[in-house]
Amino acid sequence: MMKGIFKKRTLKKIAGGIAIFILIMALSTSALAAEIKDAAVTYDKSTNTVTVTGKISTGAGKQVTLLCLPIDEETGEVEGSDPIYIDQITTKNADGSFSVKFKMPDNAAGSYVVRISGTGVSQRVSVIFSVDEPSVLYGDVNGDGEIAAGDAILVLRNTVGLITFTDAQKIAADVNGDGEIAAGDAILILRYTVGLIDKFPVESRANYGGGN
Ligand SMILES: [Ca+2]
Ligand SMILES: [Ca+2]
Repeated sequence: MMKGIFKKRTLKKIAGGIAIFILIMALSTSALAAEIKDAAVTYDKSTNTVTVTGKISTGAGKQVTLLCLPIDEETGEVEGSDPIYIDQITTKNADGSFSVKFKMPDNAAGSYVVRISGTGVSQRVSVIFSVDEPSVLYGDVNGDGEIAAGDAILVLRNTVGLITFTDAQKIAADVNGDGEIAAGDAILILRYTVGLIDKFPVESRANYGGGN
């Protein structure tokens, strides 16, 4: 077939050699170039889980790398360099499809980017997704929907190292909003339970921020 074409075009032997060489180059380049296609990210609020799906055009047995990073809401730039999730998987399906699940931190809120790359991929794909602010009832450290003395006791137990808090509990416990969980937070919770205050400083702080 090939021979026939060359004959028809009456290419000289040497010219034919160059043409074949170029053809081989083109074939090997296209074999190497891989693309990430149909990339999608879904976030499940109830399980706080992210699922990343997509395809690598080169099929099965290829490495796909995933990196999830927070984005600064104001600048739109990637915030810091600590990834929330980083992984490398090998595609198993002939169509190169993959699906990766990972859990977000308990206090996840805002915008995030998932960067996807892989073997021979020259152009990585970025997918941005957002997570709503977790609904926190400040002072309700045990998460039963009530602010009670028991919550203050949990704070005290935490401050002396008897118990550790989840990320969500840390947010609920820091009622003065100073970034620390201390006896002062427990006292505020107690003051709230006896009606001495009807709001925590952390809530007022949020209001000031909004009103500027
Ligand atoms: Ca409670
Ligand atoms: Ca505090």
